[in-house]
Amino acid sequence: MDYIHDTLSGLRQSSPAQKEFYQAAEEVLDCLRPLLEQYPHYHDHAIIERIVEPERQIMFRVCWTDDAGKVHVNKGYRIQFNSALGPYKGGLRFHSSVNASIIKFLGFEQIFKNALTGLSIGGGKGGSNFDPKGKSDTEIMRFCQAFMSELYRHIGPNTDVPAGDIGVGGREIGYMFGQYKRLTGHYEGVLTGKGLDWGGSLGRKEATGYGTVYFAQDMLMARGEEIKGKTCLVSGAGNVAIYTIEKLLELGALPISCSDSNGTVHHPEGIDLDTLKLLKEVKRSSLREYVEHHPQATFIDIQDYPEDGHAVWRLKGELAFPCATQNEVTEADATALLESGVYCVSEGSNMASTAEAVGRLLEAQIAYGPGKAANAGGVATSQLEMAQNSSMQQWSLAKVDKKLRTVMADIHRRCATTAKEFEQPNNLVLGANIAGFRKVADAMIAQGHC
Ligand code: NDP
Ligand code: 2IT
Repeated sequence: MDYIHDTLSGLRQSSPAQKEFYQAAEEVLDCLRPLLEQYPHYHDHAIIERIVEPERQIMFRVCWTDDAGKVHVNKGYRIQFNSALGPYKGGLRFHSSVNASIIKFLGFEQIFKNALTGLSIGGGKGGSNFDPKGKSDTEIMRFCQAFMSELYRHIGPNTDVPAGDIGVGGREIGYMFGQYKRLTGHYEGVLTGKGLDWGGSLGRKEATGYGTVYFAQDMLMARGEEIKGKTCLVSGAGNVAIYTIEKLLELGALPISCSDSNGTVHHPEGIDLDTLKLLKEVKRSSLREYVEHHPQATFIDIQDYPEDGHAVWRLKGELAFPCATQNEVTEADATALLESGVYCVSEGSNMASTAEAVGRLLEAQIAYGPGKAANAGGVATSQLEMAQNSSMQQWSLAKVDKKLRTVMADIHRRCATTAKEFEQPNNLVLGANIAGFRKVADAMIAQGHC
């Protein structure tokens, strides 16, 4: 199908040097081939050409002052990619690596993820190349206020509702919410991931990690397996990793690792959740300190990682949960995982695996849940927060968690049924991309050419 190829080469020309975005677009468009062959009307409506083009991209200067009075300038981004299914929805990432390509790939993935939840939310994403590491609390506050001083005019509870992502958690959402309120005079559900006393939802903090484990449970159940007793490899040590580990422990599994930008902790007796929360949620310190609390654990410094990948995927386990960042599973990592006997990978991070790694995992026919399906519990619960805000209610944790469990089961069912329909029953990448795309594309056609 030449127009897929043509669309991809068109993107390389019109948006040069956006390698993460091409990677995400290529995977989705490749998966759509069997659908487009069967349903040529998508072509008549130029859906492929339209869906890869963001409705709007906002770039802005963020100027803030550090504690010593020095002025700093960062880049700010918000991409409003697709609103066919609802208001733009997606997180904000503050990390030194952020650039236009990363925000664009994240926004693109978000479109299909949000569609898979079955809830009415469109796709968006944003962030900044601001590096929160080593900044004081007041510096973080001033940066968040400066960032919101531009962003506020582009968002609103019925237009675009940002949330957290890497480097943005409850503290940053609080500072941004305060500034939005100051500028607009409106106390409303314009951000999700808010504090529980001021509009937040119970269960939102835990939702992405819990959802990623629920998705693994469903993949395993389809193969007559269960999570209990399994040795699990987890990467990352932030919001998603912590609550993945919490749910794994609750279900009787043994998570033996976590990692941050300094290195990897290997704790064969099982990661100690209290220590992890103390280091990351309270002290915001490095994982290096973990071994001071648990001398029987080992810390593998990032300097000692294999050249072609990451130490965490060279440990021995049965289930793997990448929860740090994009392309954190290389082809060599995927090969190592398969050789060590891992038979289920559920991605908490967005686009966790390189294209080559995805190829290896699919070829091996293991249970593989791509991020846009497996980590959708976070955004789904954000939508539940929006529903609570607009009806001025607060639901119990049990109610939110029950809804999250149902959403994750529905996503798994949608992906698996669609994969079967296109005669690749084990391919949840194909299932996720086609099922997500179809919903958005049909809405775009119904809403006319725009
Ligand atoms: P956090 O900032 O809470 O944690 C990120 C973790 O990953 C930290 O341990 C961080 O280490 C590590 N990390 C991030 N970038 C790198 C890097 N380039 N190299 C090495 N380590 C890195 O973010 P989240 O837990 O919220 O996000 C993790 C992943 O999950 C991301 O891919 C995000 O897009 C995805 N996600 C998040 C959702 C959410 O609701 N928060 C929802 C769905 C997906 P260090 O602190 O040392 O940098
Ligand atoms: O990647 C993601 O889905 C998120 N960072 C969460 C988005 C949201 O709006 O809750």
